[in-house]
Amino acid sequence: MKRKVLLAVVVIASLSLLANAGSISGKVSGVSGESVVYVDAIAGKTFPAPAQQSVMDQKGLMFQPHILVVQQGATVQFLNSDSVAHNVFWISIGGNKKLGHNLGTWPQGEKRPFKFDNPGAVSLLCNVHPEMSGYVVVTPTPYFAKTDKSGEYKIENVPDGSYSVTAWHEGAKNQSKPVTVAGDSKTDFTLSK
Ligand SMILES: [Cu+2]
Repeated sequence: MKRKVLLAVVVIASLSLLANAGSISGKVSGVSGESVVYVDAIAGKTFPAPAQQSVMDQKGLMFQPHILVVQQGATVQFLNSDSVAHNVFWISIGGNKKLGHNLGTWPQGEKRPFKFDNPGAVSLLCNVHPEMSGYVVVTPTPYFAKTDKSGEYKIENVPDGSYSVTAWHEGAKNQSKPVTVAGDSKTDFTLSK
């Protein structure tokens, strides 16, 4: 009997903790393959740069993963796992050509870091292999998710509140929608080129 009471107390305490954070989930359609959905910048809120570094690999003559999502301020390690030299450059970040950059060209086993302080999509290219293409999507908040291949996504642990949420897909126009999170909320997007 005591155990049941204790269990009930634990369950109620857990529910009250969860009451202030929810999730945003839904589907991105109109495009095929992976998209990225993220909460836009929140007025008056800043987020510390994530301590964890992500890796964008160049392997099998491809950027892997094809799409890497990181929070603004994150450092990405660009690794070359191939036996040939690769280059990494981009002509803009979030469409801003002043943020174009060439990281250089380096051989197998080496990596170079870059800290992404500006939000936006970064189209990665390699000037040794013009067919190579990848993306880093830099989000202004830690609330982001990549969809699965069918377009389904879920952003976890979003504090209750009202936000603008944006869906991004390679080659498509971004779509933004207002979303109010109070527990679990749903938002779908339909993108077009
Ligand atoms: Cu290359």
